[in-house]
Amino acid sequence: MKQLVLFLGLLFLTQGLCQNDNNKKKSVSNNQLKRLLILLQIVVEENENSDQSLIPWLKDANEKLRKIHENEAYMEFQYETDINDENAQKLNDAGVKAAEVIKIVVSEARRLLRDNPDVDGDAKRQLQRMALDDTPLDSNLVSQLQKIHSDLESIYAKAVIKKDGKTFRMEPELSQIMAKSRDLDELKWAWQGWRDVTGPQMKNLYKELVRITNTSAVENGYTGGRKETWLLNQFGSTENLKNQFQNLWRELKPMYQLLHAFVRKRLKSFYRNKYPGYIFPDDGTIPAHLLGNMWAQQWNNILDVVKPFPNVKTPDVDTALKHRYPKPKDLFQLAEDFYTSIGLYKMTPKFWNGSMIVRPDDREVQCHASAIKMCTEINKDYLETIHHEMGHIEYFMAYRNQPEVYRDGANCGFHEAIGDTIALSVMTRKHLKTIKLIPNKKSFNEHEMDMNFLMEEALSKVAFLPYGYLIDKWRWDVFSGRIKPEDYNKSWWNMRIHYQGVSPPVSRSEQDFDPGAKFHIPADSPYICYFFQFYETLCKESGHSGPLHTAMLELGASKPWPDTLEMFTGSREINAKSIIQYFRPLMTWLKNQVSENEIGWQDN
Ligand code: X8Z
Ligand code: ZN
Repeated sequence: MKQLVLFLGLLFLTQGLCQNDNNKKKSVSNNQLKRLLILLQIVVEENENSDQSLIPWLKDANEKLRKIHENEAYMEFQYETDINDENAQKLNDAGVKAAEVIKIVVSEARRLLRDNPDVDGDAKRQLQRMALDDTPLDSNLVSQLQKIHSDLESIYAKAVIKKDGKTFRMEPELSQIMAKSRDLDELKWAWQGWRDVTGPQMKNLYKELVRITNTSAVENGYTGGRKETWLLNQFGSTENLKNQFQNLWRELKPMYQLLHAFVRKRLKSFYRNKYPGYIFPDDGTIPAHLLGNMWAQQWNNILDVVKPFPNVKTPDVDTALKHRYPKPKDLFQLAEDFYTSIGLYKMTPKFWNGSMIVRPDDREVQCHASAIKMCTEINKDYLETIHHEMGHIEYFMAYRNQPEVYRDGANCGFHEAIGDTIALSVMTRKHLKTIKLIPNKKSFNEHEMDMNFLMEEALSKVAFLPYGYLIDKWRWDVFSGRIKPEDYNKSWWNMRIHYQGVSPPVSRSEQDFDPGAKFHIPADSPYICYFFQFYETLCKESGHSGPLHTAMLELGASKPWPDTLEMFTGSREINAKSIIQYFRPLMTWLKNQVSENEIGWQDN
């Protein structure tokens, strides 16, 4: 009965799902109906399959885990928003305390799985998720590992370059230079300087981190070491996953290569013009400091150089933002308005009062954005990041009623993709007009404007793809021992060249540890999660994703992720179709701008 009500309710709500400009309602499509049926099936199965006898134990274990996770998350927030030895120690203590509880829950869960071979359904899934753990068994080792983590984070957070009595931090000074400067010396200085003050200090700590995490994984019974537990943690299986990613990348590569060829051509002529005699690499790679970003991961900041139609003016959203939304908090409110307009949650008073929105000037903090802390500046990049981060919070809120083991994304890619999918709708020209960030008038050159707009999107999304793939590809090889510590930097650059086609502007050696210049390496935070992007929303244009998506978010990690994906997109596999379709008009245009022999680069 409950299911029927839910089903009818959803069907009813869905009727009003996609409203176009004229407020005409579209009927429910077959595709939507199919997805609703999948949801219905999931709900029915859940109730039929539960093994009642284990329920009290699971309830208790979930509650224990919830408490320690909450405490750890709180201590982590305290540390990251006030980096000092005392807070590091508190975080360390919380980690050790948590490990003691986890150890008991994990071994009990493993025993229950062994003793109850017939258990299935939801109870089995919960037990399996609890049993999946690679925390060191020895509390000294837990503490040692925790110390390595906080030391690495602290090196990254505190890193600055000093010059002529001035201090340059990553946010905002260095990221601004990388984005705005077109001065080769200055770009090289910032690029190299940042790597000098991060990686080398981290290299030995990182080696230890790899050693300890691998040892603990094996100790916990995972013969594949840390790599195995990482993949299991993020995707619930290791099966075929690496092949899936590889196939995905293979599908996406032609699009990237086309963009790469065009961007290289424009950059080359731009810098040759500006600096007669400047030698551009002749192997086809692009120097990594010319792409508008410290890591060459997103290239939207060099739109001015690579715009398809340079004479068509791009509306200055940054300036409009500064006028209309002068305070960082205004940007968060703008994002919240959008989320609530599509039926998602308002932020809580705790969010508004407790989170860190700007960089405080009386203490050291970790500025790399997370759901509840950012060093916001008023510009379009941060507006996107705010939507990204708020997407995490919306997901947290949606699955809050799940048992602790399920309070997570269907897989980590879902968590990363939610906010970006929303931002995709927010950043359309149509919506930017609605919120008065660009002038609301029809121009005579809509096609050129569209093409320029699509280029900006491609510079941020398509350019990102190989980067999103290679970071963890490098780490999988590091954890598996295929890459030895003495080859860390060399192998890193092999991959950067191979996948991204970017090369270092100054020569590198094993004294350097360039992976450490990227936040997620010292933070030991998975990266393949960002490789996922959802390009299918129910009503992409207006962003009205509706109750079906809310229902999907509420599931959290309670179902195998292909089930959840099917509900969301209609397909059980991650595929490249929609992103390719989204960028097709631009790719068609690009094909006429570069010839076959201008595509690609020399690999090592
Ligand atoms: O790290 C992030 C978010 C926090 S989850 C700000 N992102 C990746 C990065 O900055 O490298 C979002 C885009 C990719
Ligand atoms: Zn994120």
